[in-house]
Amino acid sequence: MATLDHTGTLGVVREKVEAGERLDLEDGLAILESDDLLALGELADHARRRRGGTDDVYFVQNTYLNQTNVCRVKCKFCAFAATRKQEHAYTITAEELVEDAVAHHAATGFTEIHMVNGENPHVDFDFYRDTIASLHAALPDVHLKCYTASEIHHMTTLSGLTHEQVLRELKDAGLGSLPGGGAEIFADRVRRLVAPGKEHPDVWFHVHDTAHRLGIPTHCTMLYGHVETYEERVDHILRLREQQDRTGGFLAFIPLAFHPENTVFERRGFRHTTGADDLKMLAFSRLMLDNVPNVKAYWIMMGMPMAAVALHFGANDVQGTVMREEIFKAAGGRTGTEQKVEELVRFVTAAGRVPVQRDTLYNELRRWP
Ligand code: V47
Repeated sequence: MATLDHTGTLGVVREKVEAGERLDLEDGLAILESDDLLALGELADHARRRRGGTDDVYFVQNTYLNQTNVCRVKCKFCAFAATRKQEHAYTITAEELVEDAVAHHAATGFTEIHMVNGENPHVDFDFYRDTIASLHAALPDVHLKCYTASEIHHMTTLSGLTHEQVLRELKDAGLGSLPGGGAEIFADRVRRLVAPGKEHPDVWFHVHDTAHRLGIPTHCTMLYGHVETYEERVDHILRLREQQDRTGGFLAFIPLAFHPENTVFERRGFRHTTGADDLKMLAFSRLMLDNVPNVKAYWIMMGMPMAAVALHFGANDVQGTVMREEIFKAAGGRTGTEQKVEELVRFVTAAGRVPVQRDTLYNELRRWP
């Protein structure tokens, strides 16, 4: 009988999707509690198409930079951060960063720089502003998607400026958009357990709200697969949906699967999320977030073969070439850190979809027949 009940519950979700009705907390729980993966995938893909989605699957030719891993916050899920005294701690000057980025750009032609860092307490706001200004001067056509909301907030504590002032200054220097990190899980209980030193979720929302109102688009994320409950995942996604209703500035949602290696969670026996959970999270995100246009299957966290399957579970974006990813690698990521354009095209095509190279703002640059 369990199967019948279960079909019935997903049936309610299907009826709502067909009617274009918003899904609620109960629906979110029904999705996460379902083990009928294929039904979830079909439903998510259906919802995506019903809201105007096509066979197009996006990727961006980008590179990742991490200017410093020195961090004042000791998030328990993070294997990337270091204190200044640790041997592997580093902080790169704007000059060195730009020199390297320019050489790398000449070799690859990326259109986006994605940069996130530790919250380094030993630098000042000029360090950040000068970095953006120098990158922008050297590579004016490259979109700078830099600094999570946590880093923006950190800059306000370094400088005494407000979120708005920091964002205005960075925008004037050449910042294009913000990545979605720092969100983790918004529920207080989880945040206290995994990131006690991190700013309150209201701060994360205030930064994104301010950015959207200043015309700076952003991304949003959820770090799942650690101590959070299904209720807390639904709560997280509903809060993002409410924010998007208010400002509409989220370009994409990226569910980030927790990688436990080299963190305290590894010693406590935590394991990497399963493929089933990853696919379910993508379907869940697409179904619940009816107002965020793009959902990314982040190949760095799940590998390209699984990311290609995820295109049938509500995802319509595979992020990009990436090159030099550090955060997931530090926590046991095994997927490699670079994907060639030809490989992205091959996987997307084999999944029966149309590869479209985009810029950061989802303008089409090239498509493959
Ligand atoms: O906030 C850190 C996550 C985020 C681990 O906007 C981890 O397109 C899993 O902002 N296991 C920073 N996740 C990275 C980030 C990001 C990443 C990809 C795409 C985008 C985007 C933004 O990385 C952190 C945290 O949620 N993270 N450690 C870990 N061990």
